[in-house]
Amino acid sequence: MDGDLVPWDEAKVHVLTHAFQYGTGVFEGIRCYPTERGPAVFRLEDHVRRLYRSAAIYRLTIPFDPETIAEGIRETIRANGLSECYIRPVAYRGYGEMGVNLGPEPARVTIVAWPWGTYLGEDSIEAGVRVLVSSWRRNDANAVPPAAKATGQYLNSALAKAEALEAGFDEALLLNPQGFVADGSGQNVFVVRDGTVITPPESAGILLGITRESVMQLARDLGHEVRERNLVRTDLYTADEVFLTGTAAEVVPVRDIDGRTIGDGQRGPVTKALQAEFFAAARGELDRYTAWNDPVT
Ligand code: PPE
Repeated sequence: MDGDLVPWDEAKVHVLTHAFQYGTGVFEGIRCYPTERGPAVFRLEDHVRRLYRSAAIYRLTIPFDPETIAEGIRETIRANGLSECYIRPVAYRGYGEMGVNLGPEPARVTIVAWPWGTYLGEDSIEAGVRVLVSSWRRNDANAVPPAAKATGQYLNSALAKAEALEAGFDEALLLNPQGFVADGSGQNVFVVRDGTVITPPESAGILLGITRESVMQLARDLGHEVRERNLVRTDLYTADEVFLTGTAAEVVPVRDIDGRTIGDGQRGPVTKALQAEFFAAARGELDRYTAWNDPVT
């Protein structure tokens, strides 16, 4: 917390913390995987860069340089003796001035690391998940910009996720205010059609996922055409394959959307190949992508 290692039970903030009252924090979700060279953080530099971009959107000054944040992340993993974990850095407006403003006070910064298993259930990676297109729309880019990974905007995701779970689904997809597919409550979405891999563009109001970007590169390297274009919900229903990507969720097949079976209801071959590439790259097993592995020791 703010540069010091603090025991788990003492990692506390005041109830008048600005970010608690108004949602004015920005964060990252990062994973560390075991590799031959020891634990390695997946695309650490890219996550740290996105944290600063999110901070800039909310006029939040992080009082450390990016390499200090990166080293703080490695240090938190080492101090906890973790080889495989999820890391949550948060930069937020702290205790001080109350009232709705984005003042000049520097951000408080906390980094937490803990083991976090399969996000969408143990069998989600192979069997896939059932998804509901939510009745809630993704927050508009000119209201609460989805390009920033800010704590407060997850109210929008939480409404959608809760609706999906309540209705017996595993996950929610949100359409943007124009009606095009944006992303999941915490994942980007891809469809596969005749071997082409398609995902919504940045202008659809998505978070530019680092897993998304990785999977786009892996797909190109496997010889697939990759396109960023707007999708409507029927593009989802009629796709050969649909899958979700995210740091927490990793790469997850979708077997059903709104009660329509996707493909034959089994994990599709393109999804399966991309999962294999992704997990191998994250574990440092593919020479071509070892620049993505940032060793902790
Ligand atoms: N869209 C949203 C809305 C999102 O929250 C995430 C990550 C992504 C796309 C994928 O981005 P990336 O992780 O860089 O590939 N969601 C994070 C938070 C999940 C949570 O429940 O907390 C995550 O996956 O870490």
